[in-house]
Amino acid sequence: MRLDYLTIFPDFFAPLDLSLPGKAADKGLVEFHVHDLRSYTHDKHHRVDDTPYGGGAGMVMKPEPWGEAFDELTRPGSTIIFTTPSGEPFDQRLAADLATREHLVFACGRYEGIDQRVMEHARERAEVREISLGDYVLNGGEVAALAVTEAVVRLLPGFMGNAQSLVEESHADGGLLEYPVYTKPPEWRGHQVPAVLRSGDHGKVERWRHDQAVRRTAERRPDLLSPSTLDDGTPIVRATQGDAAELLTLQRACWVQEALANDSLDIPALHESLDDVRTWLGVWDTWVVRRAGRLVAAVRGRLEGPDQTAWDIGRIMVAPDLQGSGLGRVLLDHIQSVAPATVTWYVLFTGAGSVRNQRMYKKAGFRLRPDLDAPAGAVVLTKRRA
Ligand code: J9N
Repeated sequence: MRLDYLTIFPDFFAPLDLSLPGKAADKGLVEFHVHDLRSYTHDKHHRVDDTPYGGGAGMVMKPEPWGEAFDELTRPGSTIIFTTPSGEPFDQRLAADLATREHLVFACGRYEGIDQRVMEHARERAEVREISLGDYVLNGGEVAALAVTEAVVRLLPGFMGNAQSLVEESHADGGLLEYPVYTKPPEWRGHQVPAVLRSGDHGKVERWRHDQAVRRTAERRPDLLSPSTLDDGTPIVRATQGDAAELLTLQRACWVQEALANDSLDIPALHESLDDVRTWLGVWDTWVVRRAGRLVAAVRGRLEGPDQTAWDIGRIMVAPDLQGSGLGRVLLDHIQSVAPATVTWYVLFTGAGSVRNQRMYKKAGFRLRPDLDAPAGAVVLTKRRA
């Protein structure tokens, strides 16, 4: 991959010789070329800016030097990147996309912006992306271009020694923030390493880490959780009263199966009417998934217990053709993540004979609670909120 930088501050790019990008260059994976935009001017003062048409404060970058630079630097297959606060938000998905390109040209603006015709012209000769690092204002695009560079270059095949550590990192997978990590010593300045990490129980460690990641995400980045989505981007959305009839249909399909698995017709959900569904929709926090317009899955939760610290989870329903796809587990994770902050434990009921459901719940960290009351033919499972 070749990367070119157009800037009036070439010194900003000294870090490219260091650390990660520097190593990639040493390996021959990338080539960096930094260009002073002023070298594409012809006047004595190497002017790159001028006053804005229409008036107003500040200066605008004039088009001619950019045009000459693009003439020299772009070729078929180039992608020109303008780093600007009004661009599309930069994220891991965009980094992965850019990592597939042969040639990136970073156009780093300064002042109050670049003459709009530069972007129009660039679009006529190359793929153009206008990219923002985030909703804050820098003095120029250089730092943003460096950040984009580092995120892209580390994804190039052959760059990282350890491919697995890439997969596991923040935003690379699952859309959750990272769980907290610890190393020796086990106690440091009065702070302990959580006992579960020293237990040697890998299943327990995995569940603890997943819970920590979900909690952290809920606290710091609720936007990543709600609206929540499946792996393919299908959203999990709150149910409305308009969903009642389809929920009833899905519920009947699922509860006939439950009835057969538990050899019992004595399951309340099996006998509910449309009005019953409308009623519980009013009191439960219910979420649904639609595929091609069809309601294919649902889950509900509500506060329980004398002190309202329990989150009662129920009606995890998946259409027959999608069972076994992992959708039930996604909904189970989702309904936990939307529980109010006051919740300290989760509770759910399932049929004593629903072996597959029970296995999924146990994998998600729930434990059978024979000490607690359950309706005939059902079992209770609970889990403490991490
Ligand atoms: N995300 C982002 C980009 C920028 C600038 S200011 C001038 C050029 C690019 N600020 N914030």
